[in-house]
Amino acid sequence: MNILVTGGGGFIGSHLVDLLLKQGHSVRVLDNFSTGHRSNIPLSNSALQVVEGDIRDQMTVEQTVSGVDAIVHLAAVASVQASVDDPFGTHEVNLIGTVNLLEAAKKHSVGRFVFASSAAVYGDVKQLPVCEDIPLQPLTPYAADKLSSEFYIDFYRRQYGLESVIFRFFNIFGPRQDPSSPYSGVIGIFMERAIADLPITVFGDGDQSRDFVYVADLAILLCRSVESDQPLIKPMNVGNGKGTNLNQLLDYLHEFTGRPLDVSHFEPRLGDIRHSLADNRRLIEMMNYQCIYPVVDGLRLTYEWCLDRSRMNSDAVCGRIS
Ligand code: NAD
Ligand code: UD2
Repeated sequence: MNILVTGGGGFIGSHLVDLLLKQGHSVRVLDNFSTGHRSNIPLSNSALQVVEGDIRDQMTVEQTVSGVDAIVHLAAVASVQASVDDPFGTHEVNLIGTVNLLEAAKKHSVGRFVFASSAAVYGDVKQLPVCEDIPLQPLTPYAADKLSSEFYIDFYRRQYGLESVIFRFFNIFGPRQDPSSPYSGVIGIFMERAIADLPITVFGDGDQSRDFVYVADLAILLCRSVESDQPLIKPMNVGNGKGTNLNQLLDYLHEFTGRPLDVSHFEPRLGDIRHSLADNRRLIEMMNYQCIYPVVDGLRLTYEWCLDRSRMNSDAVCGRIS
């Protein structure tokens, strides 16, 4: 198949690109590399075509969609905080960008449209695990744009017969996740700091928990959803169905590094959710898939990747000095 991956240079997108190429597909990436990196994708692979462009640009989107069988739409401003700071700017990417892609998909009769939605559409839910059918309560511009995108996708499905798949990702982690911002995923931040022997900040008592999913599981799911010819109409949670709290994460990290960690506790972040956990029964039923990477295995693989990267960085610095 000929598959377009928007945001293919990013954390999740680049893992999907690797897998799609491995499965023998031709892949086109549309990315403006605002947070993604060319170095994340195998540029020399002849089955990969990279279009550096913006999903806000209608003409670029239309030209890029021409000739593809399916679209996996991952490009977004993925930071919730960025959407709070700049609602208009992020809205243009996170909603208008989606509508641009849907219009182009309609025009070019694309077979399937797979979308990266988020657990953020649920808001702060007290009754866990969270099932897809509870009343939705998007609390931020990011969540509102994800939910609006879901509604637009549903409209194009009903009106024009566009086959669509909507996944609501919980907390995804793994290699290539950017740890550089304070709002980056907690696992990337903790690992980078533990390896560099820097202090680690825990907001609150560390008992808060998340449903962490290793990125390789997500790539398999996305790949299968593109290849499937089954109708997958209802949105699906992507979660392990198991919670891990921050103190457990720190215990694992302690075990990996073999040395004590420098951990300080601060006040909980304003609006922080205490526990988040997916009801993943629909995913298992509709995709016939249950995550194969236990969190601890994913953590170990991520730790090894972070360690390699830190060694490469320090070699580069030493090379420059000597
Ligand atoms: P990421 O920032 O690594 O990837 C996003 C990619 O989109 C980047 O390569 C970026 O350069 C590209 N991009 C951004 N704006 C663009 C634009 N205007 N035009 C073209 N390309 C643009 O983030 P990620 O974690 O890989 O997230 C991928 C998707 O998954 C996003 O839609 C995000 O909202 C969603 N998601 C992620 C998580 C998570 O835990 N990482 C959770 C829920 C949902
Ligand atoms: C995730 C998503 C966010 C949004 C939200 C919806 C990521 C990176 N963020 O936020 O985009 O979808 O879910 O509910 O996927 N923490 C620390 N120390 C740190 C960093 C974080 O203690 O240095 C805590 C943080 O306060 C929180 C937990 O770790 O309690 C997880 O934080 P996160 O930013 O990784 O993810 P989350 O679930 O808050």
